[in-house]
Amino acid sequence: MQILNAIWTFFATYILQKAPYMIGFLVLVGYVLKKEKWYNTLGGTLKAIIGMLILNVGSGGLTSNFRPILAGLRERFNLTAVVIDPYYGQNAVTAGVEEVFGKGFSNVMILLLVAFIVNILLVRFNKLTKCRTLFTTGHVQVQQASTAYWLIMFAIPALLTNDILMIVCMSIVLGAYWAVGSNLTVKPMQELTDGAGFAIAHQQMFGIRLGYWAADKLFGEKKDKNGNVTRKVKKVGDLEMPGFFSIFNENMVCTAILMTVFFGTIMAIIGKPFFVENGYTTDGTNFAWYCFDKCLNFAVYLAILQLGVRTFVTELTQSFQGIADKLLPSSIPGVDCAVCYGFGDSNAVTFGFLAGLVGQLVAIVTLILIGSPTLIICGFVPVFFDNATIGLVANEKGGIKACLVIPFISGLIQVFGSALIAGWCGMAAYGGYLGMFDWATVWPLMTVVMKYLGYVGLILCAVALLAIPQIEYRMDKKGYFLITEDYEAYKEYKASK
Ligand code: ASC
Repeated sequence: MQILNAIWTFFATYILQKAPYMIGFLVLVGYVLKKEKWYNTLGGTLKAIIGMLILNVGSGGLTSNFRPILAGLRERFNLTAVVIDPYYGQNAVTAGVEEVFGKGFSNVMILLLVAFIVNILLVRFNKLTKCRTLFTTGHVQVQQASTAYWLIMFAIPALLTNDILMIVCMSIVLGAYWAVGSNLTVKPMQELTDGAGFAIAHQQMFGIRLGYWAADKLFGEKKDKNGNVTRKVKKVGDLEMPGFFSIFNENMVCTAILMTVFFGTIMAIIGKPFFVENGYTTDGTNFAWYCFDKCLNFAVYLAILQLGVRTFVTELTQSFQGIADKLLPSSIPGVDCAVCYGFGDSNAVTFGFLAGLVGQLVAIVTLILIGSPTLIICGFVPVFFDNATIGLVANEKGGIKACLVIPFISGLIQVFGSALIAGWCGMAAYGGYLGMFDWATVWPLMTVVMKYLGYVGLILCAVALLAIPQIEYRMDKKGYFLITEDYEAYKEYKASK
């Protein structure tokens, strides 16, 4: 008994609560189930752990790089500046959750695990639940579990008195969101990738489906009764691009330019004295160069972070086959949104991103003009990864116009939605909010419902989520599972209709 207890304590302390080792553990289980050779299992597990550790270096660097700027904004303008970015959001939870709710961060890892089990069960019984996808994007799960932890404690304070009930309630909503959200992306992704066999498990899953739907409805191809095309779709790939545009395809260059323009301006406004007085730089240093260097470092940390993502995502998707074959039939893994950037028109990624950036900037200026108490600062992750993904999907269905208009609207929504929820729930005071599309729309909405209806609201949210795959299934009973099991057969079936 004592030994078991010691093992559990060790597991909980060093694996369950430490995301890198948790991901490594999942990969290990997957490879063992797959009966992978021992050295591939060892190699894959190590790569997964190291990938996550690299990612932590990147996100830690981003945070510390940004800290002086945030402090400067606060001091100079008395602004509550909230960076909308998953890493800043997670940081805000770590920094504030104890102070605000008197609850530790360690619950987040337990929530993650239980919600993941809920997701597994929903997929395991997919004949009944119609959920076909398992959320495997570990770092995103940590960020989302953190934010959900805060939002639900804020919405239903009664839960604070009972930890077990609290984790169970939270896990049902979060696990259902993971299963249902990633399931929503199956159709857009199978169409985009011509049946590559993955869905998206990220932070804009409702955004992807909404963008897909709106692009088709508003800009998609139309035919008259005789089958003649009455509205043609011109895609980004059909355009001739000016040569200079290609530099924006390079993530690193793009970040460096963006950050220099955006944060360079902010740092110039804060002014040199602040940075000197607080010991961030010296009087003798050229200030413009100091700003430039700081801004370039954003690109450095982001590159580190993405290296980490790439390192472990591959291992996770591959080892997942072991889990899918043995334990979860008819399912596909939900993966990082960046995985789909290898498909469709590559410039659609850049177009979507720039349109989303314009949307965010318009929204931020609006917040300043109306004197909003919460100011939003764009973080790179939402502005890029949300809008690039949504743009890519929109372009596929509705062409260039869709690829510009829909991410633009998404940019507006990200800022306004995040300003409202972060200010309301108190995370704004800690400088960050997750800020990705679903977390500026679906989650604030669920928070409102839970805040006003309590436990009833929580049940309502879970039921509403779980109803979504049922509706999709009923709209196309024959094609629904065929699309993940045999895409070629699915296409034939669609053509025959
Ligand atoms: C996120 C997040 C990242 C990026 C990455 C995109 O939400 O936390 O590190 O997006 O997953 O590839």
